[in-house]
Amino acid sequence: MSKTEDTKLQVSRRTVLGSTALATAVGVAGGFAVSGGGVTPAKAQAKEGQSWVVEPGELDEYFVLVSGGHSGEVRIVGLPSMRELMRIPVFNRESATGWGQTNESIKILTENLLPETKEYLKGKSPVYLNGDLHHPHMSFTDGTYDGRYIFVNDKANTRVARIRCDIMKTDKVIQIPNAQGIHGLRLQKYPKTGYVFANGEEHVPVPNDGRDLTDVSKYTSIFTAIDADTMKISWQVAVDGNLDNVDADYQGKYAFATCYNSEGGVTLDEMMKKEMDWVVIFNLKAIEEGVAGGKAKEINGVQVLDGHGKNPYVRYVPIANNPHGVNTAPDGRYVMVNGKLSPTVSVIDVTKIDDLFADKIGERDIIVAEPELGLGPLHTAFDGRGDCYTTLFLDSQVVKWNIADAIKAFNGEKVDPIRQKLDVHYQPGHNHTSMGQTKEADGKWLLSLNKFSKDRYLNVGPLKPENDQLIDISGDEMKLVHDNPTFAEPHDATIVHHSKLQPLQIWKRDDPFFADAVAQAEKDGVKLEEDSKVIRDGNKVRVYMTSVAPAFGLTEFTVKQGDEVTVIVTNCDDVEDLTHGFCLCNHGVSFEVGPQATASATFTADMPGVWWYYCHWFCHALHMEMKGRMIVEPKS
Ligand code: CUK
Ligand code: CUA
Ligand code: CA
Repeated sequence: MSKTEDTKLQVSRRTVLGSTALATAVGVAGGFAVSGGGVTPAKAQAKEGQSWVVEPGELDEYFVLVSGGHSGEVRIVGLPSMRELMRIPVFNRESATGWGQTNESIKILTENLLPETKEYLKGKSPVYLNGDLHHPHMSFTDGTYDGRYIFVNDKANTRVARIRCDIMKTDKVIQIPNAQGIHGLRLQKYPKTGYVFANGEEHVPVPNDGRDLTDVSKYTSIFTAIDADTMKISWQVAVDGNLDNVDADYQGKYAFATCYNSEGGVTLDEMMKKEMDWVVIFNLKAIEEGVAGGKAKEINGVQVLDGHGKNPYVRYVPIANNPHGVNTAPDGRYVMVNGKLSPTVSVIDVTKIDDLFADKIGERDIIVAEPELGLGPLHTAFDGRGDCYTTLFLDSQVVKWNIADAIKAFNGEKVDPIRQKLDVHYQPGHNHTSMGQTKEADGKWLLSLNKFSKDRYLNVGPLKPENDQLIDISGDEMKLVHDNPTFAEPHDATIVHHSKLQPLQIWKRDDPFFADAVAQAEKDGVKLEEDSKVIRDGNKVRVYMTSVAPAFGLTEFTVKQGDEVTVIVTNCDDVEDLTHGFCLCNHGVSFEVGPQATASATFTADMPGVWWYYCHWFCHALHMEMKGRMIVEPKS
């Protein structure tokens, strides 16, 4: 493509996307020189190379754990086919599975909420109905995925959750005190996870109890470390500025968080005032020693260290200008800080950080390269061969560049680190390589998670899907091979080789997930796997029933108007993929019961009459007949 054609293409892309917000951002970034570098147009459609096609009956090579953004869930996608395989509800209320309605899920969603939240939710809903899940990450052992857990953040309601990988269900949700808006979330990679690091993006008064409402100088942002095994908070550090994204090294010594609001501003203008913001480096050993040595202050039940200004726990390394993503390379040596409003990525050499904390070198001495890549660098991925792939939000491109050459160029040598630029459609946020966030990066696939799909699909109305694009990076050139639409909103993804993850086919009867129901049944003298019976306990009624395709253990039960009814269903089928459901007409009650699982929900039977319940997970040729009646006798 000629230079003119390329310019035309860029102009048309930007014209179509000329929203106010983007125009503002382009305006701000416009002051920077646009990097040159060999631009490869999208001509490179894969004709040879790897195939993304997975034939019927064949399996994908990778799991992709995709964030559902403000849908509040995690999705599992197969790669390279990009077929959506499953959704895991986390922070959302989900109709098919009853997540947020079953007693089992309500317990998980509420037991670790802050006291003020429990008070706030009273009389509204048993659980929050929304979440904003950006960052799903699988637990590590020795620098690679170990298939134990997936950890996720909720920016909307300041929570962190954990998904058990054996059953692929959320098993812990905690709300973080003192912080607000948990955004960046990453895990300790070595020797294992270890800590879950969670960034409080918003700065607020701490404690946030009505003091210092308008005295912005007293607001603070909070970095939290959570124990991955117990899901209890280990410690927090109060810092200057704010905290956006985070990553950790491969030695278990440091964590790195970007700050775009070193200004401490509360408006857009204020947050963009300075030329330089920073990356905050957390020294885990110094922090642990500080906490053990009594240097922390207890606030809302958590040990909080003061990391403001000069202190032993953190260093503030100046970075231009409102940086966003931070990504550790699989070589364990380099950490990339993506400039966003600056066209650069700043490369930190991890081997220099001990000296930084010993005050032997200055903050900027740990930066060993700062290539200019293009407009709006947000996130960087790696192929394990020394090349990086950085998303350029404003340019709608992925740029491939070489670390060693970027370091040479920084040292004054005349080399261009840029290998290729590839158009993506459109405005990419995160991108991810296969196993690229571990030391086992295999350099086969790159996934570009684009914020706008615009003209790539049939028009479905003013609300458009996002667009995920699969790129073959196994050869010298990046080749775009596949588009797939996604609903709000994959910020982030973790690409896990299938060998790392082997969930169960059917539940184990001693699973702690439904231990409460098992304990209650024991008290009631009910054998969950055999008995179907109604136990009355004052105005509380517990209805136990088995389910074996195509019948519930009870085809009717009778309660009195006003009774608090708990229905406990046990799926006695031990066949792979044989899920039953319980759905009660006109009562808004609906939940999944997986093979060999027990699930329960509680509601008030306040409408006299006959109410059918039925199995709503298709299980048998006689699935339609799998039903019964709840008979509610009117109050006399
Ligand atoms: S953030 Cu969304 S594009 Cu929440 Cu990881 Cu960068
Ligand atoms: Cu049981 Cu459908
Ligand atoms: Ca700023």
